[in-house]
Amino acid sequence: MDPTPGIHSRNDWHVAAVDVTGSTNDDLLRAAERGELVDRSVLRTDHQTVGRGRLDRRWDAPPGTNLLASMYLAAPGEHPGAVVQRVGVSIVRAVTALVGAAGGPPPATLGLKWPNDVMFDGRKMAGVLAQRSTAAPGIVVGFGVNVGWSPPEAADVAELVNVNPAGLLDAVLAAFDELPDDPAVFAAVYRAELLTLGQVVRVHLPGDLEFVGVADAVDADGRIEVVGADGARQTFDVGDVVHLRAASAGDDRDI
Ligand code: BT5
Repeated sequence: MDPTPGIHSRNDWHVAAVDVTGSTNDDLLRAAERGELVDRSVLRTDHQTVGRGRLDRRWDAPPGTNLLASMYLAAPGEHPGAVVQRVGVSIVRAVTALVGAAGGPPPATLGLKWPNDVMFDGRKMAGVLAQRSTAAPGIVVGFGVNVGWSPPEAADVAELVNVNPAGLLDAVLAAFDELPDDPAVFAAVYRAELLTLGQVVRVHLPGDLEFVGVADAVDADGRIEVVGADGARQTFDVGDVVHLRAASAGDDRDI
């Protein structure tokens, strides 16, 4: 089987579902370490007791409401970060396709906030968490999409279209397989979905540091380039971004 992401038919995903687990990312990482996973294994659950965000944060969802799943790719290639971008774009594309199938227009305010949050109307609709184990090859990419429930100030798919978590997973996997394989072509697709470019952003870094500037570019490794008020260009590969405003806007209120 060719392990390059994006070139398989949708049918070679190996999808399993369980009612409850700790974290689908943990489950796939442990299974990978035991050598039990084939490429393109997917695990979905109705409920996570210790759903994880990045940096040891939590991912919340009441039982049975949202899409909580992880995929394992045995050979993510030279740029594992691109796989994470592919999952983020796939979620945007899947929701857009479902809205279209229901007769609605493409949601103009649906897109990505760097690096991989799916946003709708300025609120977070989905998060992506990639993890690797030093004891196993491959990468695990988990994704939580708010479908029927979202925390205060977040967004959910039900605001746009009715779908259940299993149906949305099918749409996400189909969208993943429809993305272009060519890295340069995909990079353009990713940038087109990235709401962050051209925005004034505040980048929060580990250790209480932050940097404010205009998000100007994303490089081949997925790092974001931000230009500060003094013209200095800084490149970040980790960090949380807050969109402050469009760079061309005349006022400076946070939104
Ligand atoms: C993420 O982290 O956005 C990655 C979330 C990945 C979750 C999936 S679910 C399946 C798989 N198995 C796992 O254990 N995890 C993955 P981060 O950017 O760190 O965002 C976490 C922060 O988002 C939290 O600190 C909350 O503030 C907020 N948050 C928690 N639950 C949320 C939700 N359902 N919707 C929106 N925001 C949420």
